[in-house]
Formats: sequence, structure tokens, C-alpha cells
Amino acid sequence: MAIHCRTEITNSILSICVALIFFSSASLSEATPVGYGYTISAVTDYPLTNSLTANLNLIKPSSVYGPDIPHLSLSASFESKDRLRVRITDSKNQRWEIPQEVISRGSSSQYYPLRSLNTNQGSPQTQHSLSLTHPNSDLVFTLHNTIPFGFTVSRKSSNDVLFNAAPDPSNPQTFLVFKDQYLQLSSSLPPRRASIYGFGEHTKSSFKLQPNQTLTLWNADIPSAKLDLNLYGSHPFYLDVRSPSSDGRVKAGTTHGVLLLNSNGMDIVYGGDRITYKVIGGVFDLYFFAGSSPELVLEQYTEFIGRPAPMPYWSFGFHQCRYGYKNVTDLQGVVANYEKAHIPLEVMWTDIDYMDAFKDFTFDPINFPLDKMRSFVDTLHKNGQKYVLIVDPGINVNDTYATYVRGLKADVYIKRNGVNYLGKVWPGPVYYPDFLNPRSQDFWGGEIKLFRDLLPIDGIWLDMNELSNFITSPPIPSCNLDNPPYKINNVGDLRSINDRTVPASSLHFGNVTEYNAHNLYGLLESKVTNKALKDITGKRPFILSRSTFVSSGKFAAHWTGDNAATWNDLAYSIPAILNSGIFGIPMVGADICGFGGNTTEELCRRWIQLGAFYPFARDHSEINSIRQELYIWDSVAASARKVLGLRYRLLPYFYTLMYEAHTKGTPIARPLFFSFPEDVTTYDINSQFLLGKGVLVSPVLQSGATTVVAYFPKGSWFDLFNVSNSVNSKSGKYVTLAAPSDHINVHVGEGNILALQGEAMTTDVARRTAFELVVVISSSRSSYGQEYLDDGEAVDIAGLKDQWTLVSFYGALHNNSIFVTSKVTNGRFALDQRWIIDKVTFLGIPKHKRFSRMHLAGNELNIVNGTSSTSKAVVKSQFDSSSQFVNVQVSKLSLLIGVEFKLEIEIK
Ligand code: MIG
Repeated sequence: MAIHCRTEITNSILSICVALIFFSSASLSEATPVGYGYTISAVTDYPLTNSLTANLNLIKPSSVYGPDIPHLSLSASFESKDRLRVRITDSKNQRWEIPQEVISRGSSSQYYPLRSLNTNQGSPQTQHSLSLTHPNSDLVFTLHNTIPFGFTVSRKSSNDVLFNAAPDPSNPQTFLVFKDQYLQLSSSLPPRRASIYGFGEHTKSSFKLQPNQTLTLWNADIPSAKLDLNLYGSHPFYLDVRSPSSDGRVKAGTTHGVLLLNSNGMDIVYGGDRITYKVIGGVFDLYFFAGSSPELVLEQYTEFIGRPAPMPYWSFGFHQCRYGYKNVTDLQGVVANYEKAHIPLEVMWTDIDYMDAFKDFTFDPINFPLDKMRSFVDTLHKNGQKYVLIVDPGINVNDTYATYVRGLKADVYIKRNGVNYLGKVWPGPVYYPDFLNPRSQDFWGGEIKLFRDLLPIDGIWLDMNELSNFITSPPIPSCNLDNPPYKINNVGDLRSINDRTVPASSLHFGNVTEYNAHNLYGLLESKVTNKALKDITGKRPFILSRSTFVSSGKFAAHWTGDNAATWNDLAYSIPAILNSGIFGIPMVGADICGFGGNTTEELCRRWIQLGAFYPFARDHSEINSIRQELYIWDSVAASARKVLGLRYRLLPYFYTLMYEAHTKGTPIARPLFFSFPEDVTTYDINSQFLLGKGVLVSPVLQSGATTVVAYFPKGSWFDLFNVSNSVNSKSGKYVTLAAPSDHINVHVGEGNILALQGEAMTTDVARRTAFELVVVISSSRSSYGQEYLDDGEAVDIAGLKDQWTLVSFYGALHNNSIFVTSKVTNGRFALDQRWIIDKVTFLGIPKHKRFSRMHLAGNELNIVNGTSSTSKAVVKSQFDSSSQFVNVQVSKLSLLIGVEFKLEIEIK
């Protein structure tokens, strides 16, 4: 027997024979397979570290895409109860893996033999397999000693197989293949029960992945207006949301996550019933996140890759940008026009136009001279507004350019053939800083420091960091890096991986090839820029990066790149922001009104209605397209005032969601199934999303429409523009809602408590207004909400105790009263700010005999422990327009938010 496993395997001979028969028939009828798979030769387990290793031997070589690696080592280990790692690599030679300094994780050499396996495990029928479990984990890893070998990851609680890499002997496409430049691994999915999300970055019409597509991951400067192509970022991560199993053991919405931690180019073939990875380098380093809710997967995933960066409070205001602003006067005009139109403008941006001949860290002396720029920024700051500028990675090769010379002296540029690699971008010839080089921190940080000493900008916009190159350098003949044997589907037409980027044969610090590190560039640039800004300003950095990789959210926000001003692109922005959220980059938005092409009044109006609820809300357009600032059309301006008004009232909510994202990883904008995993209808929704747990955004995405068909998961929902409009959904239903031209439907669901503030022209002023609590009574549970408060810019979230306050609100209808109460952590900070709640609105009190009188006047208002005297408070009540609910409003309160209170209204 070819298997030398320390576990006795008695029943395997039969399966070997069966497998061999399949083999020969397959090889007769088809072209030479890419590989024939591996068998297990030995297994060792290490109970003290909850891990095992297996030696794998190649069954038979295939020369397709290069020679196979004959001996592999597989290790499986529980890194925590919710995280299982499975790593497969060459057992003899070290291969490329993402450096620990880039993404830190458990070392791969942590397994020390403690004892060999017990024999005689399991019943005779299962002896050909061997499982690794963890006492507290729901995950089970199982090695299958078949030919070829396979493995599965399943759930202990339900036996549901989550990842099934047990090959189909009749289909070599399902075998493990491991060559230097081609790695293949395939997992089958249970028919019709797996809804898959993730594997970005691509523009998709559907958030849930549709069968029969290849998802290519290779960072590229390709406009996001193009569907289904590899775009700026790479995230080999997916969520798998399960529908119920027929045996009833799997509950709807049971979710796990899978990360393939690998930075190489890859194709991921999704067949509906199968996911196949075809990777051109590195190793298989898989992480399984147990969930079992979508929220928990995100918590577990971001615990591993790093939690999203905290974002400054001001970054939740509205941003205006354009490629093609002509000069400082032009910028000043835009700012003035926003003010005139009474539309809040928080942040003004400038694109590459400000630079002198497109050189980073310089100013165009004619149109954007430093003195004028300075007084412009001063004025912005005096008005509580901010300024963000673009920076591109390519440094112009030019002896009179100080930045270039300093970079040359520091020797920080990417090299090829022993010299700095010469690319071409906006400034002409460029060298690219190598952000893997430890010296790049000082170089890049130094340039940012010098620049900020000239002009105190508030944030940095990192573009072109895929890397983008206007030329494609010829490959080095017969270099396997420039010409890998397997061609990933780059740009959708198998284009060379060197197309319009830095060639794969270029070298980074430590002789790391661009071939291996290509997808990391945007992440590394974000990381270095983040540290630089932190060091320089001592404040929370705001960085917007186009290119991203696993863990970019730790350092930067993201926008979805060059969309087009079309109705389709408006719709596609929803899957795009939801994807960014599940990739751990919750601060995300699409260019509002559309980047490329001319927008229209109607499109721009509908876009600001939706964009006002993106986590990151920025209007941006291309140089050749018409102006699209929100004041250009009166109807857009009117709608902008309305929707941004609600956004600004929701700022404390957005900010608290950012806090939650930073501390737990849950996205700000979420798919409906995050809050309603048991409702399978939510799995297919592409045109609505939730902010946090309970604010449902249902935009108009079609030209000419004045109604919208929106799905309402179970519960009662209240229109935030007019809380007396409600939708009551008994068990989830589609509803046709009025959506006149100036309106977007935004509803808050039962069980939620929102802390809102007042509208204002800047976030700074909005922050100083009184709070209003909206308590949505639920028929099935008590209502909950949270409010995180700090100065909005401290580097650390929830750092020193006297610098932040966290308030939890609970509310319910109980016996003869409705109440809301608070629990306060570190109230001092909120007290110092004198923040008060002046209004409490209870929504969704079921209509009842007791409410047959329209007025609750005379009912008793009790405030326990609070700071307000009840004498001035005014209680009003009214029926909801559906006449199913009563809403009660208590105003003229002055409850200090920093002091715990209980407010109760007795219903007599
Ligand atoms: O080659 O800086 O995605 O937002 O306006 C195009 C000019 C470079 C691409 C960015 C876009 C930006 C534009 N940039």
C-alpha cells in the first residue's frame, strides 16, 4: 500500500482501486490534465496545539504549466475556536508568502510533534478519513485518505460541509495541483444552498455571485464602469450564507467566511456548485471563519486581518471633488456656491490639477500658487471645512525635482535589471517608491511632512497605486515572471500581467518580485502614508486609496474608482459598497453623480439621494465631463438639502457605526441579510442596503421612476423623513413606495434606537446641536441603540477614559408604560461637552384601546435619575398614518447624555 500513515487504514484499498479506474478512463478521453493530485503519506497530530500535519506525495507528474512539486506538507490548525487554518506548501523549499510585517499571523513553523496519532479511530467505514476538532469549535477539519487525497471543513453542530476539497475522481479540474507557477484547489458547494459574496474587486450587477464566471484578482487601473473585470483591489475572501438543509439541521443564514491569504494573481472560477482557485504563485494558506452569523464572520475576519481604521468625524460630512478644477478661484467659487445654495460642504478636494507638471508635493505656480492655496485652506478651516489633495505614487524622473533626488539618494525605487524601473504616468517618466523597502517610510513620510509644512491639508487621496503605468514594458525574453505559463484572465482578455503596470520581473526590497508583491502595493502605500500622517499630525489620518488588498481597511478608506454617469453604474454602486464592507473597508463610496461622461439632472438628483447614505459621500467627475456640483441644478440642490439634511442628523449614528466597525469589524453599510439572516429573500437583494442594524435605504435606480419596489424584512418600519409613514411587514414583503423626484425612502426598523442631532452646514456645528432619541418599539424584543462620543479626531478610539463616552440605550413597551433608559460608560467626556437630549420620540406603539384618545396629555411622565425637570416637558401623541401605531413625542427635555436616565410614560 502506498500510504504510510501512522493511522492504520484498513478500508482504503477499495477506494484506491475505484479511483484508479476513474483515472484511466478520464485520461483516455481528455487532454492531458494539469495534474493528478496527491496522496497522503503520513499524518501527525499535535493535540496541545490543536493541529495536525500531513505529508503529501504527487501521484504522477503532468508537465502542463510546469513541473509539479513532488512533496507537499499540509497543516491544519485551530488558531482559535472560530478560526481554522489550512496551509499547503512545498515541504522542501520555502516559497513566497506575504511577509509577516505586512499581514501578521501565526508563524507557519509552530508545529512540534508531541505524539503520533491513535490508531483505530472511528468506525470501519470512516477509517479512511481522519478528523481534527477543537473542544470549543463548531468547525471540523477532515482529511480524506482517498486517491487523490482530499479534505473537508464541516460543522460539528449540523454536519454541514462548508468547504469540500474532496476531489471528484472523474474530474481532474477538482484535483489539488501544486507547481511553481500554478496552484489549483477546488471546493464543491451544496446544490442551491450556498449564497456566495465577495472575491473582489469587480463591478457586479448582482451582489450575490452568479454561477459560471471567472473572478480574476490582479490589481489594475481599469475603470470600474467596466463590469466583471479585475479592478483596483484584490480580496480573495468570500462569505458563504447557507439556506436551510432538508434535514432541518442547518438554520437559514448560517454563515462562514473563507480567506485564501495569497497575494499572487489568480482566477477564481465560480461554477455555482464549485469554487476553484487557480493561482500563479505563493502557497495555499486558507482561513475558515466559523461565524455562524454574517456579523460574527466579519468580527472574526477583521480580528485576523486587522480592524478598520477609525475615521475622523468630519469625514462623514459631504465631499466635493472634480478632476479639472482650473485654479484657486475656481475652487473658491465652488465653496461659495455651496454656501449660497445652502448645501452642506464639509470637504473640498483637488485632483492632480494643483500640481506643477503633475509632480507630487508641488504646486502649479500659475493656477494653484502656494500663497493662494494657503489662504484658501485657511478660509476653509476658519469655516470648519477641510481640504484633501491627491498624491500619485510615480515620482517624476527629473534632476531639478527635489523629491525625486531625495528618493534617489535614499535608494527607494522599484528596480528591474539592476536599475530603477522607468515607468510613465502623468508627469512623464517616473520611478515608483518601493513601499516594501523600510527606508520608504522616512522618504515618503519626509515628503509628506515637507508638503504639510507648506500647506496644512487634512487628508490624502492615493490614486494610481495598482500600480498604474501608461506604458507596457516588453517582457524579458524567457522570463517566467513576465510570461507565466498559466495566463490569468487579466482585463478579461488574458492580457499579459505586465499590461500597463510595473513588470512582474521588477524587484522590491529584499529581492521580492513584483510578480509576488504586485497586489500589495496599494496596501503598503496606505500603511506608510497612514503612519506618516499619524506621526506628523498626531491625529486620526484620513486616507482614501484606490488600490486595496486584504487588511487595507486598517489604514484607508476606499472609493469605487472610475464609474460612469449612467443609471447602471448608480445601481452597481450598491454591490460595490457592500463588498468593500465585507472586505473590511467600511468607509467607502462611489463617485456621486458619476465620474465619466456627462451626468443629467435626474441622474445626479437620484445619485445624491443614494450617495447621501454611502458611508463616504463624495461628488467627483472627470475633466471632460460637465460640471455636476450639487448646486448646478435647482432640483438637485433641493434634493441635496433634504437628503444631506437627514445624513447630517444621522451623523452620530454613522460615527457610532464607524466605532463599531473599528472595534468589531461590522460594516457601516450592510446587506439586509446581516440583520435578517433567517430571511432567504434578503440573500438576493442588490438595490437596497442597511446602515447599521436598522436603517434601510431603498433608492430609485431607474430613470423616470417615481415609485420604488422595496423589500421590507419582517417588522415595522418608519420613514425617517416622516415618521408617521410606516410599513408593517408581518413576515417580509415587497412594497411599492412613492418615490417622487425629490425623495429617497429611508426607514428605521423596529427594535432600534437612534440618537440623532440637528442639521447644519458643517459637522462641527451639527455636533453642537441637541440630540433626539428615536425609540422604535418592537413587539418581540426590547429596543437598543448605542452612541459613541469623542472629539472626532483622537488617534485612538476609546483611548484615555476622560476623552470618550459610550452610551447604550434600551427601550420597550412594558405593562402600562413606555420607557427608554441609558447606561453610560465614562460620562465625564459627554458632560464636559454639555450634550443634551432635548427630544425623545417613541415610534411603533401598537394601537390599543387605551389609545383611543388621541392625546396622552395628562399621562404621567417620569424621569428617574435624569437631570431634567419634567415640568417643562411636552408630551404629544398621534396615530401613525397606517393607524396601526401610536407615536409619542416628548420634547423640551434637557437630559444630559452623560448621565444615566430612565424616561417613562405611564399609559393610563
Ligand atoms: O489617469 O487624477 O480614479 O478619480 O480623477 C486618471 C485623475 C487618474 C483616476 C482616478 C480619478 C482621478 C483621475 N485619476
